[in-house]
Parts: sequence; structure tokens; C-alpha cells
Amino acid sequence: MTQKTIVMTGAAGGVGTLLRPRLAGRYNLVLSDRGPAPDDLRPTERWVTADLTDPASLAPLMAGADGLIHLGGYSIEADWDTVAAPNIIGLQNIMAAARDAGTERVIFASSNHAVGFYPRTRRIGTDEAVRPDSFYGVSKAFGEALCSFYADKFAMRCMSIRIGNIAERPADKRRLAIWQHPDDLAQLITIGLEHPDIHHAIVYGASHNERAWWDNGAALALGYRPEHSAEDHVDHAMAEQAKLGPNAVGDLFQGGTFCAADFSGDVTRSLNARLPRP
Ligand code: 15L
Repeated sequence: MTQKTIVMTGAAGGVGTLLRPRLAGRYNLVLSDRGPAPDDLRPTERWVTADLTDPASLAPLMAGADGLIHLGGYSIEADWDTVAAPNIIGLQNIMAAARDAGTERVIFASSNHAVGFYPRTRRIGTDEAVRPDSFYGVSKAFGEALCSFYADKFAMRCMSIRIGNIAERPADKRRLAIWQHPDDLAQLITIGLEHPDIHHAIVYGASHNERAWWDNGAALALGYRPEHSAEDHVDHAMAEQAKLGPNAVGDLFQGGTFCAADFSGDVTRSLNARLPRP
């Protein structure tokens, strides 16, 4: 059987770099970012330089693609214009290019920051209202809505993965709850690209974490079986945590320092709020 052709945006970034060796044997990868091609392309990888804010560069990128893994865009908090150009306008540009190219599958790299203002004492699934903790988180909530729209309106099949933190091991105490090993993310992406019954799935990008704040039943129902556990790295994570000072706001909410930045809210009200289900 011929291998599927899958476009990966943001391929030069940290997550893309960790995913490439894990997906290159399974798909023909069309890697893309704003800069020039790296010098380590594998035989099943090719490179297309493109910019999410330049629609003319996206049509040639998406031509012939069976699927899109969209990691591109701004990946941390910034002022609204900086986030919105790639993550709002740019996201619609790449979705439109995918639709025009007849690409059926989209994996959208959403983020835990779409729900970052849930207290750490709450266990949440994917059927609760979004609670973004930053302009960045708002852009990820928008992205989930856009994927839902493309699935309903144009019959595309999308998976929004609310990624926790992708690394070889969890970096601190917060990451013990939200960490995902790159092997497990690659497994989840493969499910999103291949499972026959996906319309728009929202799942958490997390490994098997004892301290998880999330009910990842939606991913498990699709066959996701994470092989890594944050608790195996607890000594490392806690040693790193000890180097960080306490954060009066960030330590209460799932989004951590993203919640604390520029915070002038009411902690008690946010902790106790019960939002209506969407
Ligand atoms: C994210 O969504 C960011 O892209 C990444 O840089 C980390 O900050 C991660 O969340 C996290 O919450 O650890």
C-alpha cells in the first residue's frame, strides 16, 4: 500500500523535531516552516518553506496531501497581534488550503492553555467549557472551534490535541500532571490520521500520568494506549521544581505561569466558578 502524504507545519520547532523520526517510517512527510530546509532530511521527508500568513505559499504546500499535522503558529503567550496573525488568520489560511487541496485529515496542535484556568483540584474531560489562560490559549480554543466547523461544514476529519508538555521527561511538578512523551504523541497523531470514525475529536495530549487533571476517556475510546508514565521521572521533576519559587496564582491553576502573567483577577471567584457546559 502506498504511504500517505502528510504535511507537518512548524516542523523546525521542538515538537516537530521530536516527532519527525517517529513518523518518518510510516508516512511520506512534507515538512514545512518559515525557514530554509534543514540538512538532515530523511528519504521519506521533503521540505517546503511556507508562511501561514501568506496564503499563496500554502497552496503548493498542501497539494497532494492526505493529511495535515498543524504544529505551526505562535507557541507561547504574546501580545494579541503577535498571536493572532499566525494562530487565527494563519490557521484559517492553512485550513482553507487543506480544504482546497482535498486533504481530509487534520491534526490540530491545541494546548492545555485552552483550559488553563481550571483549578488544579478539578478533573476535567473534553466536554467542559474552554477556560483559556492567555491570548495564546484563546487562539487554541478558536482553533478547536475552527476544526469543528470544517468537520461539520466540509466533512473534514479533525483531531484537536490539547497538548500538555512534550519532552523526554517532565520538567517540574506541574508537568507531572500534563506531560506527554513524544512516542505517545506520535501514537495519538497516528490515531487521528487513521481512525475511521473521527469527525472532530478533542483529546488531551498526555501520557499515563498518575497526577493527571484530565479525564482522557475520549482518546482511550479511540484506542490510545500511552506507554509512558510521568511518575517514572518524579525525582527529576521534583528536583527541578525545588529550583522554582512558589507562584501565588500559577500554583492554583492548571495553566500555571500562563495564568499568573498580567493577572489582576479574583482568585477566589475563578477557583469557585462553575461554568455552564457548552
Ligand atoms: C504550551 O502550549 C506551549 O506551547 C509550551 O511552550 C509549554 O509552555 C506548554 O504549553 C506547557 O504548558 O508546559
